[in-house]
Amino acid sequence: MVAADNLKITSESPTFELISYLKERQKLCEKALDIAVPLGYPDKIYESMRYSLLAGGKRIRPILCLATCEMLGGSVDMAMPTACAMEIIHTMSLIHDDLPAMDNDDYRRGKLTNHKVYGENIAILAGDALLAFAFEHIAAKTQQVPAERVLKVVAHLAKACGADGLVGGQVVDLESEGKTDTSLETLDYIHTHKTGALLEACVVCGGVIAGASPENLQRLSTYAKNIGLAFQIIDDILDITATQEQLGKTAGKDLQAQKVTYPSLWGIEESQKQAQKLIDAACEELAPFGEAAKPLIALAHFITSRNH
Ligand code: GRG
Repeated sequence: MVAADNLKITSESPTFELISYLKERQKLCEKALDIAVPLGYPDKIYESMRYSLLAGGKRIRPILCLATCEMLGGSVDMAMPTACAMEIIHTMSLIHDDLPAMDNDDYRRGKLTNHKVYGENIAILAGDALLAFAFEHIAAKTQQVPAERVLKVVAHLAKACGADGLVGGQVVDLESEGKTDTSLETLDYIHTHKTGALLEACVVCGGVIAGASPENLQRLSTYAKNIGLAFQIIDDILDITATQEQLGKTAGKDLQAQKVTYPSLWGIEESQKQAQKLIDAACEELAPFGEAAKPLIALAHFITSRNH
């Protein structure tokens, strides 16, 4: 598992123990995911789904969802099915992203990619099954949350997945491969959709479950959009500066695919500054929540200081 002890990070908020918090939350999420998707028949599809789902990863998306729900007075139990669904959808997007028809990658989370182990046909179906299951899990397992909030979560998450979210971002990303004249506007579109939309859904849905007001949901959305873009800028930098061992996937892919990235437009140092600016702006949105916002503020800083 890519775990919290591999961080070169100290949180900006000295009284908040981010590393132990992450470890504890990763453990909770691992357990909930393991229970949510047990083995079953046909064996091969369940094995393939679990292979990628339980392959480690930082679990940043479910952790953000749980932290937001708690910040607004909700509980971990109320948000856990939605938090799991976020990680399940993230995992299915990684499986499909790695396929030969997309990014064509052999390694993910330090292991062979799903299609390398199970074949392309099963990898596609595992992604499909995980996507469907994520929504089933929210609808069937959420407890102690009014039904209208659950409906809002389902609608928000479905939009984040589709043509106006991850799918749209992926399409524009594929179209821009090999083009050296991709504009900053197009790059922002790709990343606010491909990476940002799911991170935004994690935070906003955590708030919806807790019954956040429209004004607070707007603040959460702005926080999440800023950290989403910062997350991608750092991802682009790591693609250049980190090793395959640190990343758990092939390094240098963007250069190889001749993709325009933030560091290719701005350079590494300026990209780091821009990411930091976005994180600062994100944290400002949380000022009205006071002490309760400490986990989300520490998680935002974690995004810029991570090395994998
Ligand atoms: C959701 C219906 C549906 C389709 C998916 C393939 C596709 C359409 C979209 C691609 C989305 C994608 C792979 C975006 C990249 C996001 C990203 C920065 C991944 C790395 O996230 P980390 O660093 O990884 O959180 P870990 O392994 O730690 O979870």
